[in-house]
Amino acid sequence: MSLEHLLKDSKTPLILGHQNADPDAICSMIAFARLYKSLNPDGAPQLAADDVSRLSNQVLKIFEPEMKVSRAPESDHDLLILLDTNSRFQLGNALQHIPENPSKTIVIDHHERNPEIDLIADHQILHEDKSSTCEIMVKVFSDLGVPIDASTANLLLTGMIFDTRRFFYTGLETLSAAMKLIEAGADYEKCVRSLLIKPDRSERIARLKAAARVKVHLIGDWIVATSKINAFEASSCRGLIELGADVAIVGGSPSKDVVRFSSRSTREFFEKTRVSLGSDVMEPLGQLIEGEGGGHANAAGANGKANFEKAMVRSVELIRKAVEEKNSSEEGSST
Ligand SMILES: [Mn+2]
Repeated sequence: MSLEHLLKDSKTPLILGHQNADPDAICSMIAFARLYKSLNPDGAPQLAADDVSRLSNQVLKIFEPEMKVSRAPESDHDLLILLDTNSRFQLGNALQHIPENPSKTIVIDHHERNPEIDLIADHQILHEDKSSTCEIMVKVFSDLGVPIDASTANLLLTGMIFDTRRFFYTGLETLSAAMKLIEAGADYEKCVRSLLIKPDRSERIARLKAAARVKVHLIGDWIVATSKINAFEASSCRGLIELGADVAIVGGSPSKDVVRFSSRSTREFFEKTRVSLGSDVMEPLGQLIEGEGGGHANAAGANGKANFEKAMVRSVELIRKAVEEKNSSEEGSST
């Protein structure tokens, strides 16, 4: 059965996006509901997602203040549409049991193909090469001959801007789709602005305090910034990196038996030094604070209960030692 027939046959379609729905998911869901309504004006589509991201809520407030996205379906459905989602897992706990009839399930997605999707949906519109599900939706509208109105164009362009990181990742097809949307009435600047989000006030205060208390350590050409704050340690690290640090380590001890460390480094720092904040810094630091530490090369943390001040000092020593060891071993191996 064609997509058009499936939609015309359905009275109560249920449109789902992935857990913590991002702007690509939310915007493609609403656009799909519009597409459905234009083919079936009497139908009653329902939208649901296991939580909606804070940024998506802002986008909704700006473009679709009346739109209702529930956390769970409120009534039965006769057709299921999954957007920006390629597995049950992505639907989240609250919704993953819902897909049960593949012949009445449509999936539209751009993620890497998940074989599980064959068991869930007989009707698949999957394009791994597309920037976003919203970009796929531009094609679905045109394939069905349904014009895109200005408010839908705003949504689809917003989803595309989000998933391409403002067209950092793009190509001819993506840009052509974006132009189509602007021609259809999308306001590019308004879409970009809808995605700018200010952190909560308390988070901004924490970042500013961390910046005010910063200590700067120079290790070779690298700038390592350390600071102390008892909340939003990770966000404070990102703030110090934005200010210019190559490595940021922020520790906090909000109560007597709680010691926490967070760290971030630039990609350049890791690529040139091969120092991993996870294994070289936070793992040993975790032991010192009588807890555990680890993470990735560029982002890592540790949680424990003791030796806060000692660990603050040790963190810089660990980086210095790792930079020196890895540099000298590299020189050794290249000669
Ligand atoms: Mn997406």
